[in-house]
Parts: sequence; C-alpha cells; structure tokens
Amino acid sequence: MAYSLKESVAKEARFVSGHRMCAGCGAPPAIRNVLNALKEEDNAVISCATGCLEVSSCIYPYTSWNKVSFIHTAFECAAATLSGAEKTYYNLKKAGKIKKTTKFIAIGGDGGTLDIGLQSLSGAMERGHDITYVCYDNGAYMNTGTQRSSSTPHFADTTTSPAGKVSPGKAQKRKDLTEIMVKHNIPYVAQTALFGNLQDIYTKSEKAIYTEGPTFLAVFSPCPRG
Ligand SMILES: Cc1ncc(C[n+]2csc(CCOP(=O)(O)OP(=O)(O)O)c2C)c(N)n1
Ligand code: SF4
Ligand SMILES: [Mg+2]
Repeated sequence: MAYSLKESVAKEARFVSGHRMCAGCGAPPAIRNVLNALKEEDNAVISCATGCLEVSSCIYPYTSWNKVSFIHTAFECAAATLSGAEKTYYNLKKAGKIKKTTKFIAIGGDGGTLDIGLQSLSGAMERGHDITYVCYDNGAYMNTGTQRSSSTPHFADTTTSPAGKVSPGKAQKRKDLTEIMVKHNIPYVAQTALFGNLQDIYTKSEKAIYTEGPTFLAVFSPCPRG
C-alpha cells in the first residue's frame, strides 16, 4: 500500500501509551511506527528480547502491546523463539487448522541483537524462517546504565568506556550489523532512523513484514538518558 500519513494515523496502534519508558525515548514511537505497517486484519506475534522496551512496556498487570501476541524472551533467543512459533503456525496453516494471516516479528535492542542474540538471529535468518527481525539501536546497553555495546560508535562516552583525560572513549569501531545481515543473502535488509521521515520507516517496515522469508530492519532510536 502506498504510504498515506492520514491512513496510518487512523489505524489502531499496536503499541500504545501507558508504558514507563523515559520521556523523549525513541524506542516507543519507533516500534509503534514499525507495527503501523501491519495490515489491520492481520495478527502478529512479537518475540521481544529484554531491554528498556521490554521491561518498561509490560509491567504486570499492564501492557502497552495491543492486538498482538507478545512473548518475552531472554536476550539470547528472541529469533530462536520466534522461529519455533513461526514453524508451528506454518504447519497448522498447512493442515488447515488456522485461516487468519499472522506475521512474526522479533524485536531486540542493540545489546540484545549485535552482541548477545547474534547467534540465534544468524541461525533464524540462515534457516529461512518467514520472520522479520527489528533491532532498535540506541547505541548502548541503556537499561542497565549505558554500558558500551558493539554498536556504540568509536570514541563514544559510556559508563564502561568513559571519555576523559585517561581514555578517549570507546576504543573499538562500531560493528555493522546491517552489512552482516546483507551477507546472509536474505530477501530484504534495511536500516532507517525514526525521526524526520515517517514515510521511510513505514515503507521499509511494510516491505520487511510482507516480504516472504527472513528480513531484517535496523531502526536508529535515540536515548536521551544515555
Ligand atoms: C543474559 C542477560 N545478561 C544481562 C541481562 C541484564 N540486562 C537487562 S536489560 C540490559 C540492557 C539491554 O541493552 P539493549 O539490548 O541495547 O537494550 P536497551 O536497554 O538499550 O533498550 C541488560 C544488560 C539480562 N537480562 N540477561
Ligand atoms: S534509558 Fe534510554 S532507551 Fe531506556 S527508556 Fe530511557 S530513554 Fe529510552
Ligand atoms: Mg541499546
């Protein structure tokens, strides 16, 4: 569907207010905009690695996840968990036991994706599951106090790579996960920034979610605190 701002704001959001993320955090609007690309008639299963987004959006008995099935997964296995759910759906659909279309979306932060969950992400992409992996990349392990990740830019100041008289900040260069995903030869890989171009995030999310096979989307998402 061609992008229409009017139509996209009229859709019922799949990620809604009431969460406990910091004011000004990029992750909630980033994910709301990614999920906005889902067709209203489709179901979605979300597998979410721990991180700021996960711990702040489902504090029992409240949740900000609307009209989706949500699985909280450990860091290591957001993609592996979703692979299992997708394969089960595939088999049930083939047997005629499920009629409705369901889309499968894994979400992780940069720590959960570039570092701790990389192996299960790579495996799921290589096996060819019909899933979309979305990394909201804020450049550090923000939830535990801004520790450097492999996505933290060179020379950036974090609590474990302090910049000052003794050290210039993070000594290592940033890992380029988007390029690593391209090298998996999967049908669709994209990256975008949330702010400034809602059409870009919508168009790429729609393409990622509705392209058959494994797809990857990186969304750069600011963390005012970190
Ligand atoms: C295996 C494991 N190690 C460490 C933690 C502690 N932990 C919880 S959230 C978090 C930071 C996550 O960073 P990132 O994935 O970049 O998401 P962000 O918090 O930046 O949104 C850490 C280290 C954990 N829950 N599980
Ligand atoms: S610490 Fe950063 S990433 Fe976490 S909720 Fe606050 S602004 Fe968002
Ligand atoms: Mg992070």
